[in-house]
Amino acid sequence: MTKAPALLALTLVSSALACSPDPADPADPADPAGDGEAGTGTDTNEAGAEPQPPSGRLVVDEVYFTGSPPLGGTDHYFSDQFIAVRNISDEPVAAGGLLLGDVFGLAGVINPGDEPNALAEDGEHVYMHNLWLIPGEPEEVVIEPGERLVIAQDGTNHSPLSTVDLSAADFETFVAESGQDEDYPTVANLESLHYNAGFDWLITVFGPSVAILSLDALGEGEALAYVDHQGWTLVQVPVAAVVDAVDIVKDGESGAFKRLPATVDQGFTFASGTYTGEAVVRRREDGHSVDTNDSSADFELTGAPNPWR
Ligand SMILES: [Ca+2]
Ligand SMILES: [Ca+2]
Repeated sequence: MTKAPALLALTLVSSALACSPDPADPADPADPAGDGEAGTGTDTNEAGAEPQPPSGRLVVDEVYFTGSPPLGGTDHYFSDQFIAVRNISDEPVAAGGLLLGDVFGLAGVINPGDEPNALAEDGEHVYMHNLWLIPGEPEEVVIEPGERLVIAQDGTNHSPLSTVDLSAADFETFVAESGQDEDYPTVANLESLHYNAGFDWLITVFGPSVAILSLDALGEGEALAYVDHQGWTLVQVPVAAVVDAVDIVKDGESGAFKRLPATVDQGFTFASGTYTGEAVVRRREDGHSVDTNDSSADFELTGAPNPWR
């Protein structure tokens, strides 16, 4: 069932922007320099080069989702999850207003009887389970050539529970309404546009599929829409809006559980298990990021997740 498709995008973005922090406010704790720069990996446009649109320039570069191996007296620790987006072009890219989220569906057979994701057969749309907005006008968040934008589940140093330090992340996902998520003051918050998760944005440790979206890339008559599916409300997104995406499933036998249509990602990637401290990271050849829209070829597994590589 589709509800108010034409109005959704505008409503979501305008309401989210209304509560955004001032991007150039010295009193904003996320921007102590008052220069509109949210953190490392982003910069204001002082060099004079015109920031470019994201399509064809930004890619998902690393997804650390598996959670940490037992460390520091705890196990099943996943608050150290992060997603890194890289500008693989030689021009600065305007990233304010971009959307990012996880695609609906199971990573594989988690419980007996789990079935593959039927929505992946729709080659014209992707179906987002949760959706976040990078706040600000496009030029207020600029990713310089070769640089990354790091998005943390929690923007803090996760030592001693994990080796991952996200205290210098560009953004974090803060779930105010849960009452159980911490708002780390030095890391700016993404704006929540559509939320189906729990006390924090846990992307499944079995393997999440992640997409970056730009509404500016939508064609004439194309818009986001809400759809109801298996008891969930999802955001249906035309594939034209997909800047980049990666399909991550449970294991090498779970290809039938792809969440993304082949029009977006022809393959899939995976880790060796949950709570392994593993991430998937985009391959580089001769110093260049590999992007063939086939995650089977474009990603490799690492046991050393690193927000700052
Ligand atoms: Ca959080
Ligand atoms: Ca924060």
